[in-house]
Amino acid sequence: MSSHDRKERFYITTPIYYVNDLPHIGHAYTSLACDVMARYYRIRGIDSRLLTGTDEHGLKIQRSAESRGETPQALTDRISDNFRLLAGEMNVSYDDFIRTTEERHKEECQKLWCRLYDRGDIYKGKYAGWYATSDEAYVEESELIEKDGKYVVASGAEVEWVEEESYFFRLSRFQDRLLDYYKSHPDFVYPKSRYNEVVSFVEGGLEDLSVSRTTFSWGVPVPGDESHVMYVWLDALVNYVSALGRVDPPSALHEKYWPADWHVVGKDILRVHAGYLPAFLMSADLPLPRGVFAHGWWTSEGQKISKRLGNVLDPVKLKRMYGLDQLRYFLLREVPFGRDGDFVRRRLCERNNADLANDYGNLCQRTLVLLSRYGEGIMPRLEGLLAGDEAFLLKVGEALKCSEVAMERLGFDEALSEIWKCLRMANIYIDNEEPWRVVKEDRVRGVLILGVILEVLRRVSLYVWPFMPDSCDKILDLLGVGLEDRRMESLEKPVAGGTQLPPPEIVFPRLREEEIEDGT
Ligand code: ME8
Repeated sequence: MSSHDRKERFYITTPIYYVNDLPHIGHAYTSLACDVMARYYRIRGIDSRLLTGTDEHGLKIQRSAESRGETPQALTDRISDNFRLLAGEMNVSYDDFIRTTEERHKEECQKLWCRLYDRGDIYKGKYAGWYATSDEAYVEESELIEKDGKYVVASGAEVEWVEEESYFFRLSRFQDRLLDYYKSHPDFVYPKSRYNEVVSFVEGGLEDLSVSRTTFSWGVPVPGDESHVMYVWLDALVNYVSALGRVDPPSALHEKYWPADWHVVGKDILRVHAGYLPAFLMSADLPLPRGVFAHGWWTSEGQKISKRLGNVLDPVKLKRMYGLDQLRYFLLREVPFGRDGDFVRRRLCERNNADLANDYGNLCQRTLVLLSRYGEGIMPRLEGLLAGDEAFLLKVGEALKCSEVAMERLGFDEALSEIWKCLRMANIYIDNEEPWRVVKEDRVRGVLILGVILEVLRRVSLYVWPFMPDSCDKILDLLGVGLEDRRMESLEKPVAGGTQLPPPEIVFPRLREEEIEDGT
């Protein structure tokens, strides 16, 4: 049994997003994936916690505020709110939203710093090097490119030569321990290709890490030496711990949820999460997360998403155009989680029409209309099933079990494809059984066929719920499933025979791409 199989509680985190930019589809994507996992465990009765938030310190923010004539606090308050609003708009069911400018974070950050310092893993030295401000990173001389008489790096960020007194974290000390840890925890980094990337990165050698700055003041002050503020990555990575409250003595939240089950991040920040974070935690003598998942990168209609190209995809506008659940479904179904993906609106419409409007919505609508026409909209008792019905239900159960295995590994597309197998089988079943014809000869049998399909739709909807909670709730309403039965514990409990169902309604309308107004 791998460590990911521990089920009594579940803690998942999104990266904390920088507040120097407006939220876009990439941020929404990571948060949605985490939301689906948190809901997946919640509906299974597992106490699950989802953390998100904003990363608010650093030179870039300080400068950006100065250039607008604002205080950094005012700027971060304003932009952080956009991320909170985005989570709400995307129906991301976060339990906590942490901001690195909050006292609760700064306090724990300083205590952790002291722990690392007391262990002898932080020392004072001098740093000199090229610094790419907008990337918040020191860069090697070999990475510099000359442009218009200035030096820049591949991302386009300008660099400057910085010399400063700095505290260093003895990252080099942790190289062997990290490698041993990866070896004994092959599930620590997902997907597998990323695991290999992390191992080679660490095998390549780790230098001590500069973890403080004196060139700006917008940061967490270093305890005992307030001319320094902490390096943004140390400050930021600590959020996953600090959000749970005190470490020593541990708060109730810390005891319950630490370590996290998954830190979900984009591939851009995998190394800091799978390399630096575990080293900091080892030094602080804290347990390591069960896993880090690095997902891929979205482009838009084949192009890199960038403000300069004017193709930044605003998730809220996309939601208004296509519908929230349509967007949630598309993002998690279209691309295997871990791979890069291209956001193509035509594909979103196609997926919506084929998977949601046809396979799922139309099956539901058709069956409910037939039941209201021939069975007065009353759910039949599932008695007197034929061998073929039983075999069909069994196959549905098997596919749904396969989807669970995929979900444990954040294999969203695979899980959905297993679930959709059930819907395809159900569509074949209704076509083969022809209940609209059977009811005319044998009403009881005809209505029973409809009952079997509705039962499959009920089960399927419980599995789809974490992905599209609002739409599935609507479907579960139409199927007569009480609120108390919208959980996996009730999976084997069909809707009672005799339940009067509400009038059918279309849940997933078809989308016609040419009719959708482009508001982005
Ligand atoms: O890196 N495709 O914050 P950030 C997919 N503050 N995901 C994308 C994306 C895209 N095109 N663009 C952004 C930071 N993301 C730090 C993190 S954590 C302790 C500190 C997502 O605002 C993806 O999850 O630059 C990526 O890792 C994250 O946004 C980067 O957000």
